[in-house]
Amino acid sequence: MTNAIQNQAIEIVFQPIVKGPDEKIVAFEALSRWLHPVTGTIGPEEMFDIADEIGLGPALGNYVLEQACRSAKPIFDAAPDIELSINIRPSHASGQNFVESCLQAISVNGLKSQRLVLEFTENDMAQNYGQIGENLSALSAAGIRIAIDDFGKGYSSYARLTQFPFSLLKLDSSLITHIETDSRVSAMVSALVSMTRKLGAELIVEGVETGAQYSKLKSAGVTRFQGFLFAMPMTADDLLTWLKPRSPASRDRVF
Ligand code: G
Ligand code: MN
Repeated sequence: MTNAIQNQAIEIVFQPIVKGPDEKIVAFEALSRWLHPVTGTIGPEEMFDIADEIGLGPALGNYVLEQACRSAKPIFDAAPDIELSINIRPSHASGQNFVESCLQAISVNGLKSQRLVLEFTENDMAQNYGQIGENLSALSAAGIRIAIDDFGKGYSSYARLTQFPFSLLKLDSSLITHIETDSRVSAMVSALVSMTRKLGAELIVEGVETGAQYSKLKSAGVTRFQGFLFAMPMTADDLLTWLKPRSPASRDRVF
């Protein structure tokens, strides 16, 4: 794992998040993966599980945080209002140095704290909240925002939602897979949009793959979307090209 970090075998790609009604790119999520020389590509969940097992979770987390902020610098230069979202694991967020590492990663790259979003899965938040809560309060006070990731996938706790400061709620794709055929899904999404708004946050739906899903989600009041329909994860250079003004006809959208 240390070798992987040193040999730059950890790749970070970025997936755009768009906002309706004109699908403007408002944010991008950093997604990491391990290009393992023997077993091939290892996704972030398994990669961080391995790192946690050998006590390298915080080191890997810091590496991803620093690299994502560094790669994002030219993107922020081109689009200053865009937001960068980074997935964070509890082993990293509970560390004594976590707040300082975040503030440093943004300051050395000249990023604004208001442009950084830290994503935590609801399962992760359900365990282990003590030290993380204090760190998140300090980061929120500094202007950094928190997103709850994969909401609706596990044992979604509504009580948990009131216990920490989040600005974005990311609805897992598992709920919306049947939105085209099951009207109850639209009803639930519409209620979640309203609930999230009343809590002072915004709902993002992730994993949007079809034009039909998109259209149902828009009707249910969803404003932010992420998924293959809009854009695949891509390198920072490709994202920069993507951000250049595009005429409607030249947009490589699927529908
Ligand atoms: O767990 P988290 O939500 O942070 O990770 C997002 C993951 O979902 C990434 O691995 C990304 O490649 C994947 N992803 C993004 N958009 C889509 C999509 O439209 N469909 C599917 N199946 N996966 C997606
Ligand atoms: Mn995420």
